[in-house]
Amino acid sequence: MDSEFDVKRCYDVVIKLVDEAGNIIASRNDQQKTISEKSCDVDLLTETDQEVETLLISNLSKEFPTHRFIGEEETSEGKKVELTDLPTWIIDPVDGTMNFVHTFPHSCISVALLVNKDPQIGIIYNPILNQKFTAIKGEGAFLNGRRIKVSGQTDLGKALITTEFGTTRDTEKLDVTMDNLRKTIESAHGIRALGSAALNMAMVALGAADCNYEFGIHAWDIAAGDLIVREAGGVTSDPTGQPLDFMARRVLAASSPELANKVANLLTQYYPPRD
Ligand code: LIP
Repeated sequence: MDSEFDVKRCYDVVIKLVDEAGNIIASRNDQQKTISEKSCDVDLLTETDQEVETLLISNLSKEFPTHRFIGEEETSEGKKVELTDLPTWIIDPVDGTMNFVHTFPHSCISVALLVNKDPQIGIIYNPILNQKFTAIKGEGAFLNGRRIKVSGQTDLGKALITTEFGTTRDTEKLDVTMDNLRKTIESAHGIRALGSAALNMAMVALGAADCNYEFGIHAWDIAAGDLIVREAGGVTSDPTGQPLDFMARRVLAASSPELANKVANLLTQYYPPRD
């Protein structure tokens, strides 16, 4: 990595912007929102999603003019998703937009910084419940400054698993989703769906859940969670157990390699179109 790359400076700049964005989200959580639909009637966008993404990208690009950006809302407006080796910020301004629309208090900002396609910084911040998950590569994972670690659970029969139903309702995806829900509930302690991929992954890092899987997510949903889970001692991969591919729109995060393997062997696979 370029010796000029200063991860601490990047972190200090972005954490201040995330706090500012968190204040915007928290102040509006119980207000009426201006809502528009993206790919379908359950894939929503609010003016806050757009405002937060613009705040983050405009200020980060001023500080770091050579850096690149992948933002959920820029992408939904047609910007091509292009992950190169250059320092790249991957941003979901409001992960859990459906929750935000309903004032269901599980929405977060998810921001990651990748260099050579390798996460260096991960931040997942739910400003409504004041849960700030952070990680810098090689320095551990934290919740509100307190070190966190995965549960280490290896037994599928004792695992609490997080997943989601997604924002598509096409038949093939729904069939796989319901098939996997049934197989998971028959095998594990239970299932939880917070409505945010990033927060579902953060629960694994916290040791509050033992495994997360989802098909249909995007890089901005999982890039921060990938680093935070691994810095908390967990593992991340493709749901087959192969290496995680941020563009494949599939994720598995677990408290141990043993549990990851058991869940990967359990799942019916689904392959959304790549980003
Ligand atoms: C959401 C993800 C969630 C997924 C939803 C939606 P958004 O992100 O966090 O895991 O199931 O379909 O994509 O749209 O709220 O930023």
